[in-house]
Formats: sequence, C-alpha cells, structure tokens
Amino acid sequence: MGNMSTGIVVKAAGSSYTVRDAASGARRECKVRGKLRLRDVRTTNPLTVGDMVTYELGDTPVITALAPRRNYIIRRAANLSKEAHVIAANIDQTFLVVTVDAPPTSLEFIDRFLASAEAYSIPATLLINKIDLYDERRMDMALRMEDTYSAIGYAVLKTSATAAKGDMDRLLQLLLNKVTLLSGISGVGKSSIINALSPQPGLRVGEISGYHNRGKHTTALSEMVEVAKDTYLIDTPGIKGFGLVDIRPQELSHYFREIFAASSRCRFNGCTHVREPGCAVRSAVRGGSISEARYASYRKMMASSEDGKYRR
Ligand SMILES: Nc1nc2c(ncn2[C@@H]2O[C@H](COP(=O)(O)OP(=O)(O)O)[C@@H](O)[C@H]2O)c(=O)[nH]1
Ligand SMILES: [Mg+2]
Ligand SMILES: [Zn+2]
Repeated sequence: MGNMSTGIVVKAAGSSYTVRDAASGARRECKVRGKLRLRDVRTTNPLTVGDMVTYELGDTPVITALAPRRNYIIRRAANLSKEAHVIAANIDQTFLVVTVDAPPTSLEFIDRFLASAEAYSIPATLLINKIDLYDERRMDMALRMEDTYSAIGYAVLKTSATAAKGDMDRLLQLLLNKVTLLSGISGVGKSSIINALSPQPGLRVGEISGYHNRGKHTTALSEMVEVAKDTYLIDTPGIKGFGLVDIRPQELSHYFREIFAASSRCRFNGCTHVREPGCAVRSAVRGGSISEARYASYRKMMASSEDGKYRR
C-alpha cells in the first residue's frame, strides 16, 4: 500500500465517491475509510463534491483524508434532528438559474436565495434562462428583473441553453477557472446549461433525477462537471438552493444589500425596518429607490424567521 494520491470529489452518491485525480485527471470510484467527519456540524454525509481528498490506490481505492474546506454549504436534514447535509464544498461562486415562465421562479425565492448566498459570503449571479421562449410581455418581465438586481450590484445574464441566443459566451467567461454551484428550481434548465457548455455529453435533461434511497436517509446526488480546463459546474438535482441556516431576525437585513446600505440612516439602532418611526428603509421603498418586491421578500422572511421557520 502506501500509494497515496490527491484529487477532488466530482460525484457523491451514497457512500461511493468519484474522485478526479489531481495529477492525471483520471476518475476513480472510491470508498471512504473510517469516520471522516466535520468537527462543527453533524452531517449525514462525510464528503461532498468539491472536497479535496487524499486516497490510496488498491483493488478498491479508499479515501483516507479530507483537506480543510474553504467553505461549504449545508441543508438541514428534513427531520427535526440537528443533522445537516453538505451540498458542496470549496465553491467560488453560485449562479442562480431562474425563468420568468415555464416554470416561473418567484421573486421571493430569488431573494431568499440571494440572502443565503450573502450569509455564506459566496458571490452570486442571476441567470435568466429560456429567453428564446418569451413573448414581449415575458421579455419585459425579464428586463425588469434584470434592472432590479443589477441596480443592487448583482450581475445578471440572459441565456438560452437550447437556442443559440443570449449571453452564453459571456457565461463561459465568468465560469473559467472557478468552481460554480448552479442552483434553481427544477425545470429551469440547469442540466441543459451544463450540457450546452460541456464538451463531454450528458447529464440527464428534463428529469428530476438524483434521489437515492438509502435506508431512512434520502440523499441527493450532486455532480461536478468539468466544462473547460479547471472550470467546474456543480449540479444538485432535487435541491433548489441552499437553505438559510440560523439567520437571526436581527441579522436578516445584513443580507439584503440595499436594505443594509439604507439602514445606517434609520433613526434607531437595531431598527427592523418593519414599523419603527424614522426608518430610512421604508422611506426608500416609498421613494422608489428600494424595490417594493425586495422589501416584501424581506418582510416575509422576517415574519417566518421570527416563527423559526428558517431554522430547519
Ligand atoms: N426553450 C428552451 N427550453 C429549455 C431551455 N433550457 C432548458 N430547456 C428545457 O427545459 C426542460 C428542463 O430542463 P433541465 O435542464 O432538465 O432543467 P433542470 O431541472 O434545471 O436541470 C427540458 O425540457 C429542456 O430541454 C432554454 O433555454 N430554452
Ligand atoms: Mg437537472
Ligand atoms: Zn429601518
């Protein structure tokens, strides 16, 4: 033995992991030795895509060590335990794929996602997909969406994964040499985008694939695809995004950029921007410099975080 190599986990399915060797680029199916666990969080899965690991060659290659993670995102397990599922690790950025139609993505979902990305300090970009399908009215909605989010500093791309249209070239430029998590509700075109960019064929398109039933745990399969040299996209079928983890109501405004910026002018320290007098946020909403839809998302999240709903 003693034949140690390093690599990156590119696929996680149950207790099997596919590791891409750092030196040769070869893909190897590996098992895990013993208990590799995170120190802080109890997790249902010891390893996830994006993890840098050491493994030992043999009849069955075995992962023996996990390098410290630069970051990782988790989703609380569905049950009431404190267990969490690690969705991906060592992510440089996340792209949220949304559609105005077929299926529609709600603004509240977008805002909740962006707040989570802020909480994790992971840069986020919006990708409005399926622009080839939109009539004038829907294209108008897409343009308004683009205005709202670019005004507060998010990059917004408009793409078609299936028709040669929109910002696909710019998309590839923004992905180069990075590990990017693709998120978005089912059916918006995440797998199609990866396939369109990827030199190697195929993720399954149009299926809600990826659920593996293992005893009492249902674990989602995530996969990382190398679309260009050192350029990875992570697809997480069945996971819409990442859940907000323990954001306290008094912290929520930190994760809405424009609300946070305006809050320095509120009369009271610790203003929640709900009903306090002299609230600069509410006056910015009235004056039109903060979007009503964004503020409505903030209020909804505030109400549910007070109920503890985001502490799943
Ligand atoms: N017209 C059109 N259809 C698309 C586009 N992107 C994806 N689709 C279709 O939308 C459906 C769902 O796509 P898929 O990639 O599986 O979505 P996912 O669930 O986000 O991975 C499939 O039938 C795709 O062919 C697009 O840009 N334009
Ligand atoms: Mg898919
Ligand atoms: Zn305020």
